[in-house]
Amino acid sequence: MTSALPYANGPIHLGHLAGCYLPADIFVRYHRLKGTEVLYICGTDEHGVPITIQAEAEGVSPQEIVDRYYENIKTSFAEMGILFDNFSRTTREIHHRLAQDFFLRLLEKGYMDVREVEQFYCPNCERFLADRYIVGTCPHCQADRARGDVCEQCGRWLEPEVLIDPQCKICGSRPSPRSTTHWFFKLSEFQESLEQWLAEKKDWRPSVLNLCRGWFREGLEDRPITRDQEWGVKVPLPEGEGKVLYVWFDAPIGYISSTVEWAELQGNTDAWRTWWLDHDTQLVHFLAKDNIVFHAIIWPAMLMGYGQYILPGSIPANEFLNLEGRKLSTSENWAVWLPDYLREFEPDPLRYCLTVNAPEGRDSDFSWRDFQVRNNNELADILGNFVNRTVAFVERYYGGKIPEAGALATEDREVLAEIESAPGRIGEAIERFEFKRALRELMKLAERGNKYFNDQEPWRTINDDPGLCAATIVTCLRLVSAISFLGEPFLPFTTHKIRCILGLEERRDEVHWDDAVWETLRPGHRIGKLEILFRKIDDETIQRQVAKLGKKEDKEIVAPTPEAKEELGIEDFSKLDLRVAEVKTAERVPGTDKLITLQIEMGEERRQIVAGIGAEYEADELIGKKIVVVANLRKVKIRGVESHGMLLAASHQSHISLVVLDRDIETGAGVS
Ligand code: B3M
Ligand code: ZN
Repeated sequence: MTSALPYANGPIHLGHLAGCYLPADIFVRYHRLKGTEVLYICGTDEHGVPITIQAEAEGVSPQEIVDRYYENIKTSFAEMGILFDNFSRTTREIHHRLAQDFFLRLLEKGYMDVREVEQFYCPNCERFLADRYIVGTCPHCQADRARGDVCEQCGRWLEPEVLIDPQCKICGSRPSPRSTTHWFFKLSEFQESLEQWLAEKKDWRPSVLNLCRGWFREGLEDRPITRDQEWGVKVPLPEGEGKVLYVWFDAPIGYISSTVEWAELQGNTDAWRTWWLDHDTQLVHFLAKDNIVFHAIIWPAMLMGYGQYILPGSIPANEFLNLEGRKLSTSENWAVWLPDYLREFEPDPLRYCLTVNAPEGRDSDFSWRDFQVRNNNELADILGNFVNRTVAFVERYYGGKIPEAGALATEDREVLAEIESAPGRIGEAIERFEFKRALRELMKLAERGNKYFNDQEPWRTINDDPGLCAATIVTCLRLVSAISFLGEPFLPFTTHKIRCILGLEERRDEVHWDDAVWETLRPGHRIGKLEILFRKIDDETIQRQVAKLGKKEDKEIVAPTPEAKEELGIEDFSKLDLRVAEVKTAERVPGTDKLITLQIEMGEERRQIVAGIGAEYEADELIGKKIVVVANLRKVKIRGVESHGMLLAASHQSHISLVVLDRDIETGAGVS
């Protein structure tokens, strides 16, 4: 089992946890109890633009960033009870070696070639800009500072070329295309094999299969898998000087390298082989929907191309978790960070709440109020209460010793039958990756317990019918014991406590999931002291959490005033055809607040341009203005509207001022 390797560029938040760590951990813990041989592999993804951008934003080296967040992330997972067998890092040598081996092998087998491409280059920073290093106005929703790969506001995938007013994220300069060479992975050659392979995956989540079908329909395209950058796994060829592997090429190989590292730490360097070469192994990748294409298409193609390793057996991808009804946004600090959570709360209530609200099948929501209600009304009042009243009863009426049960009544037998079928019911749901449903089945046991306790009234029968009372209490204890094993995948800290109270913890490793319900206590066994399992959470605490949302610590990257750019000769400048134009009509592009379509007159010529100045200018005030236009820009479509040329304007932060002429002059006049 694997969970997507988190980027080591910030702490883990609730969205990560709900997306692919918690479900994997539940699955893994269940299988361990089931006696399945499992290995749970993860590590931090320490390459790529997310890391270098964070480093530049903080003015420190990428190494410093990944060192800091590797520790931070590892600690959060440990405190949340996410039990990896190995948690590695992609900056380790073992990983670099393996990633380079992958590259060379695919090259050798003819699945890669070198091609020349055009890419945005920042003349000021003197480097090629990866998609995320380019920001601009989103052509779809006009959001400011949309990234070159995706607009966080409207969620659309972008290409840097479509951004309006592209800027270098670091220095604010305008990047321009320049040619460079890259190695391409011939993904197109794998389409048929991938389609055949996926056709057999009938039980996979529809969201995963549909997404893949969409890609196949469009036709798979070869993809550049190198980048002009310093930070990353170096291209292991002399002609690859100054280039590294694209992070999405090296990251999934991290699953293998982390396994190899695990084997070495075991002192058995070959131990990784069974996990990756043996065709009986089921490889399960847990991840969230934004990672599907990489795991269900590109990665399997890489594995097929390499030709030795097993392919993914299952990819239970989750949808997204929203927060208080809004999309999570790390840049807006609309997120709950695990280190913050763990400073104030226990891990299990969060594990519970995120599982009950798991984004399986559709996006779901986390709200602090819901967290409070679930903790207080479900965990404390149902589960905690049931364990509590059972243990308290034994303490009070039996001196803390398990009584001898008399003959069982019909009600007792009914409850026992429910306990007996519980491992099957819960297990079946877990095996289908339906963790929400599995947890509901578990909670039904506690609900059933409370009802049974109320109906049987042991506080009355202790005097009227001691035999019946003992049967009731022994049945309740059996239920508590079953919960303490079957609840472990969901609530490992709580179930550990319960087993300690019951005196069952020493036997924990011997108990098999299917027999867990028979694990019980002999009459006369002395149970331990009661312990509070769940503390109620008050309104004030919850309000404090809500108030933290969206408050920025102000470490946002603000584009500074552009620095001086590279020196030009007059021959470069004279390539620009700048002309005076007069605005004849102006109209807002419907559905946008920044875009205005202008009909302009330039000498004899009339043409249309679209300008992103609508936040500062009204359409009407533009009519009759004489402006300066770059006339020899290629035609583009912005929001489906044709734009032929660009007007000149000065900008500072969000303030815009048009370049206008201080004396009247004919339209069409050249500007130089
Ligand atoms: N680091 C992307 C992400 O965190 C990425 C996953 C790699 S899995 C091989 O969304
Ligand atoms: Zn720059």
